[in-house]
Amino acid sequence: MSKLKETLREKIEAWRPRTTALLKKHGDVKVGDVTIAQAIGGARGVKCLVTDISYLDPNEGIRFRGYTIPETLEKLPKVPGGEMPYVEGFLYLLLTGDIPTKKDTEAVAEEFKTRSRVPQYVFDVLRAMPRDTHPMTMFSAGILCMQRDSVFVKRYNEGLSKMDLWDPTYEDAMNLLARLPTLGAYIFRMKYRADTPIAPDFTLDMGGNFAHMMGIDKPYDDVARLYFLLHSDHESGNVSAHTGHLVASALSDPYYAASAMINGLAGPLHGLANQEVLRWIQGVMDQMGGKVPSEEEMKKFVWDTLNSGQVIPGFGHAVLRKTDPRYMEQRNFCLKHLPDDPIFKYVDILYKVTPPILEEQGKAKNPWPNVDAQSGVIQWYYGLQEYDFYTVLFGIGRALGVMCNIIWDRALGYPIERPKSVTTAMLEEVAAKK
Ligand code: CMX
Repeated sequence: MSKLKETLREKIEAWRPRTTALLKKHGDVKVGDVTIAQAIGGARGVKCLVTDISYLDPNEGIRFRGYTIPETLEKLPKVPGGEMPYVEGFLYLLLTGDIPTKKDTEAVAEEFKTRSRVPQYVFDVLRAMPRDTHPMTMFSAGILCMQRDSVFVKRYNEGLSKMDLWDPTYEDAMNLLARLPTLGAYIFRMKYRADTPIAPDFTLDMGGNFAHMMGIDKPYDDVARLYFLLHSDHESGNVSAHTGHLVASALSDPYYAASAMINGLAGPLHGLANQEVLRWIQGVMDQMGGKVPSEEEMKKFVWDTLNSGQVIPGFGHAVLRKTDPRYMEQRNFCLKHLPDDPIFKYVDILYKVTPPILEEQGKAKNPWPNVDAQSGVIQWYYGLQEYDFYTVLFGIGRALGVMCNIIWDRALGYPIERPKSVTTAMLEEVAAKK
């Protein structure tokens, strides 16, 4: 058994009594109430999910296993010659809560290499799809068709104790995570680079191998590492994470859960917003004839979008009430590596003019930019200008968090999810009694 899996087993066994004690001794203690606005309004703020992988504070932003983004980047072992940590070491942190040593990290990287071969039938399925299919559809389909390889299904059918469900979940999750970069890069090269897939290089770490298979030179390997890390997890309530958790709660295996979570991520209010940001900026660029707009000119474009009843992509958030630290980390990267890039200039002007406009309009609860406002510009700069593909990158990253959550869901015996619905008449009755 790998060191990671052994460590995880110990963590799980130590953690289980906490969940059991909460349920047995304090199960009837109230966590909060639910208002009519929350029932109609997408359960915003209702505390009914549990995860220890990450926590999102409205003002501070995300902490992964208790660490802020700068702390995470600083503490994890770095890839030799690069600025960014190994994605594999980050996965170790998400799964166990421990900062791995360099040796632990390299062991996960080795484990990934043995699991990373994507079966030929997956490529055959992708090739049978019309070439103009959206890459997220291909990505989701590619994941789904690997479901036939599920270790979870095989072991479940053989008969498995509830306490051991996490074990084959781990096997599926690790196999899937190891394969996703190859799957994503294959879709990219097939669709956008004249059907010239590049074979994996197993001497490289996950981020390095992904950059290699994309055919993009350094420092794109570091861009990939940063991108996967930043997009990995955002606690449990966002659409992709929640979808993964929900589907897996029916004991559907990790392939079913991952494919479903990718479908949720593909929505323009969620992961597709990074594509929408670039599309929006390109629209402004066309109207400006490529010239960088003044702040006054940019304000007009923002108001025109709002007045036509559309959202400004990349701004606002359901939980955050400050600028997203994932935005700030990517902004720092841009200031260091591409300060003069014209699209970065657009993003920078938008950062200045949009929040006051959203405040003036008075609808959005959070006028500040989120992760998606900044991520496309970096990809564009390094030659990845097919913005339809950006959400696939988000998906590879998000799978890290979703898979860790699903493993722990099974380890702690979380049940099938089943919130209760009410009718409109029932809500009217409750309201009348107030
Ligand atoms: N532009 C214009 N209007 C916005 C807005 C924006 N960026 N953000 C919120 N609003 C509007 C909402 O559409 C809503 O309008 P209505 O009252 O007419 O329905 C109102 O402000 C209140 O919304 P909210 O409570 O502030 O935000 P929600 O929790 O409902 O939605 C989000 C959050 C992210 C979907 C929303 O801010 C949005 O649509 N943003 C643009 C899309 C985007 O960037 N999504 C990516 C989020 C990060 C991610 O998941 O990847």
